[in-house]
Amino acid sequence: MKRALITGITGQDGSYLAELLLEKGYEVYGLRRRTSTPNFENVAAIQDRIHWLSGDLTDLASLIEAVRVSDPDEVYNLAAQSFVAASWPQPIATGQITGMAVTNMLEAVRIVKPTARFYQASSSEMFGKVVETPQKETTPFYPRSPYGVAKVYGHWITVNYRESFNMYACSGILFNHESPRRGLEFVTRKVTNAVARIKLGLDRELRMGNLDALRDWGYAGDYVKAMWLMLQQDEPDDYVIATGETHSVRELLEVAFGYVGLDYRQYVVIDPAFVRPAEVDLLLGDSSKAGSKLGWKREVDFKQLIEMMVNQDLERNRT
Ligand code: NAP
Ligand code: G4F
Repeated sequence: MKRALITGITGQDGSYLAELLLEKGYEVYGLRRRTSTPNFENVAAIQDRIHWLSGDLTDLASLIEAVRVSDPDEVYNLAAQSFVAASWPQPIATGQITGMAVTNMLEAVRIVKPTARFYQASSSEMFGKVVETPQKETTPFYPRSPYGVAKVYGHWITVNYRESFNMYACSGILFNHESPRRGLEFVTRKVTNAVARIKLGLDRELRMGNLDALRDWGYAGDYVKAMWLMLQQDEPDDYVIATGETHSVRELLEVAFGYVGLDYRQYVVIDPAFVRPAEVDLLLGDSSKAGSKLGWKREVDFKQLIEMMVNQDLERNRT
């Protein structure tokens, strides 16, 4: 039986990945930091099947212990301060958790179990002020937020450990991916939750930032399959994972409100508090390398994704 260690297991991707690996018969170890209130919502259904390890990505000792106890075949490093907007008010914490701590995780693996295969959760946010469209593995990075800068560090240190120590280390450059488990502050979930609440008469308006931003949005359940595929190849490599379609925040509003028969223009208020100091205007990924080498393709399209999220938010807000 294969063993996998997942950091960030309580987050959106960690929970889907844990389910996928359990289905495949893995023994799954989850690193979880102490929190003052429970954050098990995403993993509630599988929490008894996970081997829980206590640790923090910024604490190397806890990571060394986690690798020692789990003795993993595969390590998925998904933990991060992942909310871009929070990276301006918390640039140092973001740099430490999302950037520097990738080295902590790589060091723990290198010291304790250097043959373990390593996945780093890199991001299309690294492309930032894009220098070509669509963006692919060879597109130069131009990050636009402290989060993006930290992810560029995490990406290159992963490549560097592969080249320096011959480790099986991969960087997955994933474009935005969403689901009913997405945190409430990210734009898709913020919108689908507001749509549900307005439809049910619980709220009357939705305050938003830049409606012109364009994103390549996919479904998280599809994207964790790509993470697993990357660690099953003969050679480690880096891959872009994206849908190849881009939509504006405005289109997101149209689809989500339209699905329940409402016109978003009657409810949305532009609030400068949600406009970022520097914006990523356009993301559109080319995942043809993942298609040809991993055999990966997305199953859920934009409209299906948003409708799935609105449906679940309607259900949650009714109870
Ligand atoms: P998420 O829902 O925000 O989950 C982040 C996870 O990291 C949570 O489990 C969180 O734990 C954990 N974490 C944060 N700080 C930690 C620390 N110091 N020590 C240990 N654990 C810590 O993020 P996600 O959407 O699943 O994304 C997973 C990864 O992919 C992240 O690295 C993200 O930056 C990256 N990524 C995401 C996307 C996307 O569109 N979703 C795209 C590209 C890359 P708590 O529950 O305790 O907060
Ligand atoms: O949903 P968002 O907060 O995601 P963002 O910034 O693209 O980052 C996500 O995707 C990255 C991959 O590219 C990940 F690495 C990262 O961890 C995260 O998962 O915002 C999307 C867009 C932005 O352009 C933002 O300015 O929506 C725009 N937006 C407009 N109004 C808003 C709002 N975003 C949020 N969160 N809230 C608003 O009210």
